[in-house]
Amino acid sequence: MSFLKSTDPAIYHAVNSEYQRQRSTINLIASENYSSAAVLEAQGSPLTNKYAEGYPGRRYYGGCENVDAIETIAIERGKELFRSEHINVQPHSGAQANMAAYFSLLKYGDRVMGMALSHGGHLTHGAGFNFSGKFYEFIHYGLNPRTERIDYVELERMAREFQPVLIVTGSSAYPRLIDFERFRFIADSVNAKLVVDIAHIAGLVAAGVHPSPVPYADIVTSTTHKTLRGPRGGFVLCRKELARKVDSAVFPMIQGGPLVHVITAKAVCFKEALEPSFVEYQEKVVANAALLADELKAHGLRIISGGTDNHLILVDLNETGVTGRQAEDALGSSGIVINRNAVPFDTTHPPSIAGGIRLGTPAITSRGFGEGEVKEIARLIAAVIFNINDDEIKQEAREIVGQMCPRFPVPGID
Ligand code: DSN
Repeated sequence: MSFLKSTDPAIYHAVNSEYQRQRSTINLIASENYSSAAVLEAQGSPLTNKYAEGYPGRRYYGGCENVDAIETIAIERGKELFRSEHINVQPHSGAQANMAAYFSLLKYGDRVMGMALSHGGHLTHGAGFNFSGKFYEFIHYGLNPRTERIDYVELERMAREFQPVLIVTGSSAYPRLIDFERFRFIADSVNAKLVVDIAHIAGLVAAGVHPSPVPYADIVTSTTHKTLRGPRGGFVLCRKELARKVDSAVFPMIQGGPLVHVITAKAVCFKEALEPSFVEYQEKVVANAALLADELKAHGLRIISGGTDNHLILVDLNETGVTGRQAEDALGSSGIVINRNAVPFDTTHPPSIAGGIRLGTPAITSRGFGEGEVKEIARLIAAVIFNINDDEIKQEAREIVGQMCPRFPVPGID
């Protein structure tokens, strides 16, 4: 940051404040993480200067020899990490990876089944205000109201009734394992294709801590910056037969020049994820999430589906009289950063207010938080929520957070 300080003090100041914010707060946003110094260095490298439309060995610009080497390494590492026959590492984001998957498999107006946003799905799984909901006829499946887990029986019944061309699964707020084999079985029973979006659980899948969809799905899409702990970006996995379709959907159908500095950082991220220590990290992410769910329950909060199998927890605040928005603000004032989230079957709160909060352990686990810290965090969360208007409790929590944070350096920053 020595250059910014002299050339652009306004931006230097804001970036420096963000370093301080990341150091001094506890980050429980389930989709965030801290990428390593090597990932940040790769992403901040002069590769950002390069145009490289096309693919390795088939570019539309000169001077791509180093980009070709980098993208080829990213591809080989990605295939090894996810045991996939093909990977496209160019999508700028998870949304674009999903768009590429749909463009590879669907015609405009085709019928698709995806998980409802309010049950943990994603905007790109057919929300009416997203391209997916506008281009395709989406029908939404969801959770069983009793178990709050995916209702596979109802899913199968709906698939038979609606005969979709494609079924999409994967989520941004579902705390349980997803049975990809069963999804494949249901898709096959109606001759549908299967797309699995592992944006949230990619790190868990890479580490073998969550079953992989690769053997079952036609196409798997993901981001690289959540549990996978890489740069902000996306990728698509598929079998060889679909490789050409997927590649031409990403470029030239959706995107132009790839972000080669980000692809460089994806290559570094994949290398880190192939290390044995990454498996240990993901095991700790899941253990911390399970403990956090148990502790929150012990403090009287209701957890959707009664717990978690992955990195995230969905807390239903309806019984507390506190909205998701109030909880997000109050915890934010206490130094605990979370996001409000819709809870399944809640018809009383609009998404901007929300009836719950989503918590995740990827970032705190990257910082080295363990059992003691997770128990303390659960205690603070419950104290703030059950005393939502008590500023002294928020202040006490802020002080405890302030004492805890300096003991845990932020990877990539400290
Ligand atoms: N915004 C992401 C999340 O927080 O889960 C999903 O795209």
